Amino acid sequence: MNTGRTVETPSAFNARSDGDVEQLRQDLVENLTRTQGKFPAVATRNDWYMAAAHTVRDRLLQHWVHSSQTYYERKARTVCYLSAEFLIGPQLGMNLVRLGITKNLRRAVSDLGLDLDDLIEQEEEPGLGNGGLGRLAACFMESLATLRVPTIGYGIRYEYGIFDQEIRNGWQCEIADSWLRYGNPWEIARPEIRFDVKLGGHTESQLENGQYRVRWIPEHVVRGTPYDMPVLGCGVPTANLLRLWKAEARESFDFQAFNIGDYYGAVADKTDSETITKVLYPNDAQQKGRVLRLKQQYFFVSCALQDMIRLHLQRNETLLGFADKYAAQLNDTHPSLAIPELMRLLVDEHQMEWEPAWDITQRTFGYTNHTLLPEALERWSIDLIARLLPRHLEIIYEINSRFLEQVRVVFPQDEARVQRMSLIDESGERFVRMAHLACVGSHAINGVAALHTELLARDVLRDFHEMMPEKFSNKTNGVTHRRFLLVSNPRLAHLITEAIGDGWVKDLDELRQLEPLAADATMQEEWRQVKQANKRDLARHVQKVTGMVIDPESLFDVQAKRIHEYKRQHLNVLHCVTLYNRLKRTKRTREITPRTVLVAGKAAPGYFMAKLIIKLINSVGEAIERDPDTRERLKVVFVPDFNVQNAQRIYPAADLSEQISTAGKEASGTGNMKMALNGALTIGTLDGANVEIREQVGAENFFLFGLTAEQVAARVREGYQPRAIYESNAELREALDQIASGEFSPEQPDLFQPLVDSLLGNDPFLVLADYQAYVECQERVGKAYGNPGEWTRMCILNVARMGYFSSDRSIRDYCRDIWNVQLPAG
Ligand code: 26W
Repeated sequence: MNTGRTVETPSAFNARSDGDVEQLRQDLVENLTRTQGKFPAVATRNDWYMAAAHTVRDRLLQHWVHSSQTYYERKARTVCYLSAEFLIGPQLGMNLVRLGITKNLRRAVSDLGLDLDDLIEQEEEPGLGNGGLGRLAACFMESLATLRVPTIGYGIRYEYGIFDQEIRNGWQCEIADSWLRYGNPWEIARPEIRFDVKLGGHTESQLENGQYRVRWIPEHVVRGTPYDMPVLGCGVPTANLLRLWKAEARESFDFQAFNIGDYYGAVADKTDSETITKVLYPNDAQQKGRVLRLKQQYFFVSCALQDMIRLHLQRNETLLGFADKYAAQLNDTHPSLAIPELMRLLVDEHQMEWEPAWDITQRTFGYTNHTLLPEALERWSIDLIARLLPRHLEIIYEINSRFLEQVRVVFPQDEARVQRMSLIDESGERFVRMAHLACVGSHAINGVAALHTELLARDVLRDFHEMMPEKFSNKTNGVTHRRFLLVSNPRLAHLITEAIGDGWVKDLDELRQLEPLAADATMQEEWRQVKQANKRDLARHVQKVTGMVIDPESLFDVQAKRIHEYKRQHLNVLHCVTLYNRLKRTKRTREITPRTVLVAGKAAPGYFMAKLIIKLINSVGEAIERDPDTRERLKVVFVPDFNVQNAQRIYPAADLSEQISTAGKEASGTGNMKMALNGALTIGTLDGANVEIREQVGAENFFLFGLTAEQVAARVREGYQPRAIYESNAELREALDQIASGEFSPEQPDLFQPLVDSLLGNDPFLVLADYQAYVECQERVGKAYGNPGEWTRMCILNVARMGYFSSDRSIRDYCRDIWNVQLPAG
């Protein structure tokens, strides 16, 4: 995206001397030789990218070493963020801003006849996450570094991240994401640090000096090696650590096997072990109870905790002070095996008594829940845990029996509650309820938006809220505006800084100063210019990757997020078909605002309905494009391969942000925040953080529609009849009949029958119930867009009031209420 505009590093960030152009140019050529063994004449774009990355990395390392020394000497209380996913996105652009050397490197690179934006585009982003949860972890790491909170992010270094998405004949195709094929310039391998992780086997208990001690005799032992990525704060001299673990065999080559000619045997252990961190599970809200996934979860939490104990003892602290030195956050239940693992390490490996060990464990951990969907709440079969983690099962049983004793004390004669709260689901095949384990083993439990936390306390974790209300709090999500505004939308960032200074980069609440300018004609005109330029850039990208020509003058209506029925991309398609039919009925043409509907998002490979929805979006888009009556005023385009890099292309160009999930289903959403921050207006339901966005920006600046979470629950309770809505709504019926009859799939008329059957069957996400309200709300949007003055005023007010949704604010809340970490002044 050649904006030709350099991200101006705010004055707060004093550019460093080693950032001068001459020095940078020399280092670039030197690194080309040193890292790529190339000279300019024969260097490829990737060679220059690597040279640039190493030139920047070298400067990062200085700050990193300096701050880890400071933290070490200060014996600082450290936040440990345990997450199976970190969707960190491309690094070069962000690191340049963090160091304040973007402008100088751009000059140095152009002196060498190259374009910095081309090099930035060259980067293969580390797709180490699926969506919201993984990206939130990355935004949090960025804010923690900028707020100078000593932090270690612990995760998995997947060799293959989230698949790359290609669309072939309208269908999603998954391409393996070999992001490491050129190497990763932003990481440092730490082979000198390695931990053994036991798997399988059995336990033996024996008397050791009067005490019963349990020994775990594993079947397998794999080795964990960390790879470190520095996370530099913006405009601050400190850097934090993202430590991602790779699984390897203890012996990478078995000579005995080799000598007897068993060549496969010789490397069997190696391949088996490495398989653990081979690939990210691409499921976004559906548990697939695979043993490899369980191995992945246990592997990284065991490495993380062994590393935390090593660092703690290295600072000659006693383990009794462990919870005073560490605040560990569980990013959903995926790392919740950390609870029995810490107990195992303290009791079995460090001979601590159960009670002090349990007290340390509970005081160390906090648990964040990110979903209410039953199919996404993790539960592992007792058999699987018994087979893979026999010692942990014993510890889980012990935790459970002590906990249920407390339940019986607080709620005597209520065995039904005991059953409901047990860590073990005894019905049918027995399971461990990981959310229950996380709740019992943590001192804090939080949801990620006000409505979500309310529903958690009222439904999914009701019993736990009744027993331990003090543990519960809400922590509304946030996003880092330094990536999703300053770096990805330099035109708007520049315009804002021109108007109110650059204090907003450090403190997003300063955007409020834009309010008085909302109706200012000059500001409005410049504001529209910025949006138009961003839309032209996106139109170029869309044409390049889809061949579709879209009109930047039209309303860019964007829905970008993982494909899932609760997010209701199919409701969006029903509106597109309705618009298509209205355009066909020529008499209404003038009323319909030219609109470009852009949908982007990956579907979990095993999620049939989600993949069918992608096909439907492409088929409807092709039909509209084929039709001269409609193609001038309406485009429906599926933008492939939605990832952080493409999100940074799409958000700055959005006019309308689609946040249309069934109320009560989207825990928070974060794309909603990023698009509003980039000047898009939101059409949405009262779900997740939409509720708080509407409160902040003002109801008059938000296009609301649909049933509330209460009303949804009531409709379902009273027996929801979607077919009745179909029969009573002509436009809806027409659209559904067209889809069912193969109008958009002449090659296979019944292709979309399963989707229509589901909608006319039980319509689990109440698409038909919200259809009419949605269509009418979209009419209001079309009309509003037809009045640029009013529309732009609403956009500016939206941006001005988004300060609350910075991940800096979220992190301040966690530090204050859960991690008990004081933020350094200033
Ligand atoms: C076991 C498979 C699985 C994998 C991932 C289950 C659940 C998940 C995640 C929790 C799903 C996720 O990403 N949830 C999203 O988290 C965001 C950050 O809090 C929220 O903003 C989104 O609303 C929520 O869907």
